[in-house]
Amino acid sequence: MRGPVTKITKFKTTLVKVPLTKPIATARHNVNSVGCVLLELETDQGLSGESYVFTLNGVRLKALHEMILGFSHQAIDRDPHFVAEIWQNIYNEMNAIGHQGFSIAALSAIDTACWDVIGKAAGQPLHKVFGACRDKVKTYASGGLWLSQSIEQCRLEAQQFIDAGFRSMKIRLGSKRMEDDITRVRAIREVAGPDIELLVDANQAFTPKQAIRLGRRLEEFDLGWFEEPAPYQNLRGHAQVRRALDIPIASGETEYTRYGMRRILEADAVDVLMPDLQRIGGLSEFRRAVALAACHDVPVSTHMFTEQSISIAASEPNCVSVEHMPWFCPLFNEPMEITEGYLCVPERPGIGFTFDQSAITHFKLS
Ligand code: SMN
Ligand code: MG
Repeated sequence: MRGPVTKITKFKTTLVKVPLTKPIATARHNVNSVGCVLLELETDQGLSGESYVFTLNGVRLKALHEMILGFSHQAIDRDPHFVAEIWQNIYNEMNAIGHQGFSIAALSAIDTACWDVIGKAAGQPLHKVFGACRDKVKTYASGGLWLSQSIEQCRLEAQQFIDAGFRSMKIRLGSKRMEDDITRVRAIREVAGPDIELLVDANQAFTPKQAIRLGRRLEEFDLGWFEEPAPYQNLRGHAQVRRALDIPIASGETEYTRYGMRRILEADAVDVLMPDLQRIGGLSEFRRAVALAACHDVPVSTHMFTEQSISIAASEPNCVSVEHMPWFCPLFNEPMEITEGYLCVPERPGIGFTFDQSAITHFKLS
């Protein structure tokens, strides 16, 4: 006998802009706010599945919004438990416009909101729906130590991260003078001491040869990984840097879907694969990407979307950590809890973080 069917009755989108506490820069980005399309899928059972996708500074947000609306017919009147069918139908429909960029971001938003409904309908957190492997996940502080900050500011911030419960943190590199990057890492290592993990992210600033030269100088600081040392498409370059250095190489945030991950893995380009929820294609495709990485014995660390990625790290043994990015915290009712370097995995149903409606009203774009 068929069980009761849940149907998506409303496809609600809201555009918001959340300012950063201070403008920041990496070797590739200048950011002072994030613009988000919030998606709420309401069902005839009175449940709401929530997700968001974003652009830095809110640029081209209307185009992203339009792309999401363009796929709404694939969700409305459908049962969100048929998320795999919805995913495939949307993926097939985007054939003519391409399986990257905003088209995949739209798919990610719809897929992730469907999973939130599935968890809420089951009364279970998503890591338990997927099959749990842990109840706390390793994290690292990523909302700081920017290239735009002075070394003195970085020293203070490193101490603040430690005081807040972090045991790992990421430093953005890519200074014009190589010595400045080395001084930055040395200063932060001095504050952190030997037991705190330090990661570095060059945001594609170097040629492979430059990255190797810098990496050799950084080896004495015992780094956890060197992220995007060179332009992300240069997989052979990444593999070259990886062979030349002892520091693990991380990349993946700028690529799309399981096919992008497959190219990276088959090129032996990384020690740590780093899919991004918005670019990978939602929680469904994220799980496939992590399984593919497991086939290559490659660990995964999730990029951005901290609240929405915890269920992946808590249900996939080779997903070893999540990036802690606080930019989107003001949108949620529930805070993230960090103790001794770990994020607590919420027991609340679905994703476990819900939109704060008064914050949405506050940040809403007209
Ligand atoms: C990053 C770059 C720009 C904005 C946010 C985050 C970075 C990361 O590459 O890995 O967090
Ligand atoms: Mg990065």
